[in-house]
Amino acid sequence: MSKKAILTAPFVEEMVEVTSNLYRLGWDERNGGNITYLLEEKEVAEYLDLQSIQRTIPMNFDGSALRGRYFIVTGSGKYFKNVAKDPALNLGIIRVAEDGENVELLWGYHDGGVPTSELPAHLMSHIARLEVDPENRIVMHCHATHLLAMTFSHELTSRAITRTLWQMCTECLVVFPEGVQVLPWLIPGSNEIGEATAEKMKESRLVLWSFHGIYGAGKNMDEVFGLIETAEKAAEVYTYVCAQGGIKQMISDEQFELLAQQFGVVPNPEFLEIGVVQ
Ligand code: 2HA
Ligand code: ZN
Repeated sequence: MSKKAILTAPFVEEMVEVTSNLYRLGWDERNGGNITYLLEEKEVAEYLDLQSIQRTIPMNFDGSALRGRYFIVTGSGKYFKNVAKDPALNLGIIRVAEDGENVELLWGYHDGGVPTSELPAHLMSHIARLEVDPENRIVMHCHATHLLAMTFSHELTSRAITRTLWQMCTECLVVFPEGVQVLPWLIPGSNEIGEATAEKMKESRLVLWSFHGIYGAGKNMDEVFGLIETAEKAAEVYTYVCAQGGIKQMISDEQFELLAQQFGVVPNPEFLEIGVVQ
């Protein structure tokens, strides 16, 4: 059976669109940011010969929980700015090998490149998210400016940062009722930051890396991009509020509870005590 042209695949088009948007928003300067998108074997098979392995690339962690799974992944050292003009250079489609220690490159990275240096954090996060949400498909990392800035100026706990973000835009509690989990500074690209991120991903689709950026996860590109842009917008509003002289009034916990009831969401009980409103 003849294969369709890979550049017309919806998942390639989505990667091109989202990397362009993230660049345009200023959240992925230079080679900042990375995305992994879990694909179905049958959707990849419409475009690529699954037996035709271009290269085998080692990973330094145990990915056996994902053996045989397919991902489209941004390339290590590649710039989001450039993805649209050359997807086959800046993106790759990989399959986790049977041994769980290597990935098999089926397409892309045509200059000899390799997947993002943050592959451990991404694949460990996929494993963690799939345990709590079998429909999870995307993990996205970027250097969202105002969220990153808040890790310098704000009390650095998951509870305090979540509550401030919720307070800055009414929609936030509805969009991410589980809150944002905050990690201390850790070495990027390491298995340690991967394990810590994945652990937090069991509790939340948003994990903030101190002095670095944000991780988002979810079922599709709109959900994950929407999560990050909503949290980032709240962080931007917080920045303006501070610049305008600070908070003088805000949404109360009682109002949050009414909001949660109205939209049928359950806020993280560690960040908002419910049962206040009768
Ligand atoms: O890939 O963003 O965290 C560049 C980064 C590393
Ligand atoms: Zn980064």
